[in-house]
Amino acid sequence: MRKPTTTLADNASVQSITFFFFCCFPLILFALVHASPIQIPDLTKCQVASASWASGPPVTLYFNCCLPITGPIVDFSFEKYKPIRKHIRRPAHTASEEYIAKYMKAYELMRALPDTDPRSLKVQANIHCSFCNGGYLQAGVTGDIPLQVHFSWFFLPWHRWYLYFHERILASLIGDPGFSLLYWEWDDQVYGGNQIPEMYTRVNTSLYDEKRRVEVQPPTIVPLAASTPANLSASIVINQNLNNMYQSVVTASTATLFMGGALRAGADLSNSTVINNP
Ligand SMILES: [Cu+2]
Repeated sequence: MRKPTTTLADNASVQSITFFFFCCFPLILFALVHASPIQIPDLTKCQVASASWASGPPVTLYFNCCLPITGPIVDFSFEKYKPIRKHIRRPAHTASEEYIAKYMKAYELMRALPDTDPRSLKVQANIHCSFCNGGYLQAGVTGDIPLQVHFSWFFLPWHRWYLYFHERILASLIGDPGFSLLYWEWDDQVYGGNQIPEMYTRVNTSLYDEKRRVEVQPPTIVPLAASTPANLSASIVINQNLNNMYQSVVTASTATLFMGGALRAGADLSNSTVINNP
């Protein structure tokens, strides 16, 4: 067998890589870690958003979910948007019929608003679409880098803000300042929280959507991880769900592991268990 020979060019490559590793790489890492804070996007510039799905045949869908700009953009302040009152948010599967009727009425009124109304369900959905699927680009950076509100610490505060106003709109539509959103208590794997809440399965109501996946309709136990194979027995799905929650909450031992890393100007995605693995 012929003995490999080392050439002058090989030596130069090794030296270059060594130089890069010890000199440039730490500088690049430093620059990434200490890059400028993320900027707010220019809301007057919106592009077609897109979404891809890894499971099934590769497909990319394009959405025009640009938001209507109906007036001057007002910065959020706790002074201007004081909490109306203390809210008690309950698991959806424990809601009373009386509360479900109120909930349906609130969404009925929201759905009845014209699509041009910033409070409409259409615009509420488009807010999520445009900030999740690349409708807006990061301001003040080189290149077309979308502002992505998932996969970083931005995930939790952004969605908190989103639901805060969603709840206020519903409350104002039915004239009930105490109206509170219900939540899906999927971490309850024992007393009925592990199914899609029944109130969302009632056909011809404002909470029903025929596009929801039929294979996870009640009484099927909803697998929390997308990687869970179909057709497993209920007890195995429950076991896997409990395992997934343990991995996400208990083994994510730092705030960064749980919530994701900082989102800096020019950066795209980082990772966290709260987003990838409920
Ligand atoms: Cu989201």
